[in-house]
Amino acid sequence: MTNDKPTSGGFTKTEGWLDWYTGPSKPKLQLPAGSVDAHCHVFGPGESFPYSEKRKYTPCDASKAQLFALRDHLGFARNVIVQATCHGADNSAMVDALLSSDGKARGVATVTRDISDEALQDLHAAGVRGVRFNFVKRLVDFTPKEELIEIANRIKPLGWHVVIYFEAVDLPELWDFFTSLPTTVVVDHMGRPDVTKPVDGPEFALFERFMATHPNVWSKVTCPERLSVAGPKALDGQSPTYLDVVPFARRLIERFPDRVLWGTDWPHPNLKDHMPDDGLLVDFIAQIAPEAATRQQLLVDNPMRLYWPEENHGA
Ligand code: 0GY
Repeated sequence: MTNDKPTSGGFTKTEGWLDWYTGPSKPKLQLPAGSVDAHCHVFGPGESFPYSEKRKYTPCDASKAQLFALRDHLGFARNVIVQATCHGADNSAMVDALLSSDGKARGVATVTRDISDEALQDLHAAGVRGVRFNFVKRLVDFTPKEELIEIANRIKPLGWHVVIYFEAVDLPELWDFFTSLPTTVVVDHMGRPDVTKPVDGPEFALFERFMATHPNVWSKVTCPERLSVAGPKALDGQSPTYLDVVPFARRLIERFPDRVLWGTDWPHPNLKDHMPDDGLLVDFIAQIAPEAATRQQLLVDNPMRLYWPEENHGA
């Protein structure tokens, strides 16, 4: 792992922005062989890949080399690199990382309706397997639904899926749109539940219903550090964990073990109070998936089926 201090390539970071953790611990949890970090990003570096003029925040740089060093340090074999909003629809930093990964990374892009068929094919050849539709208002401007449907219909023949990012309170309004999508749909961060509400309450019940009634819907059980209100707490003799998030992630893993994914979310954009040690985040997996067989599904079988289907893993 590098201990270099992150920079921003000539850009000025958003005020209060916390840099990613430069000396992550070695996880106590031994990951299954072939584990995939199925949600992470690269930022810039800004000098080579300038941040979008339409961005809502300016991050610190987080390069492909730093991401790959983290992968190896934590014990992952592969990454799924998700296009972050600070790069808009310019996927070049993400694509550059995919092309440098020796086949160990696949990607999720952001595209606009004017993208050519040839550009889509180029993204596919680089390793892109999905597009991301973002509905989190602090991150993006509104895009009309008919444009998104048009994009979904164009990426479907490539075998790609749609990743959706939204806040739990917006699910009722977005339900009809989400359920009309013609592809596999992967929800970021469990649909961002309010974890101060009960896991058995109406808000999370709606999310569970979304997954239960739509077998094409998957969820990432990610971002305890982002969702937690109580923050990390150490239990006797164990690594600090995000106790208030555990019931939500466990519920989804127990109900939908073949449709859940896990990722670090490195370099953790927009955190201003607490930056997690990525080694401890990996240890959090033992809290939400105590059985080794379930961790095999969560970390290997499911992401391989979605992102490297040609390898027929576990088929
Ligand atoms: C995440 C979460 C966030 C940011 C982005 O693309 C992004 O800018 O996804 C966030 O601020 O909640 O998944 O990285």
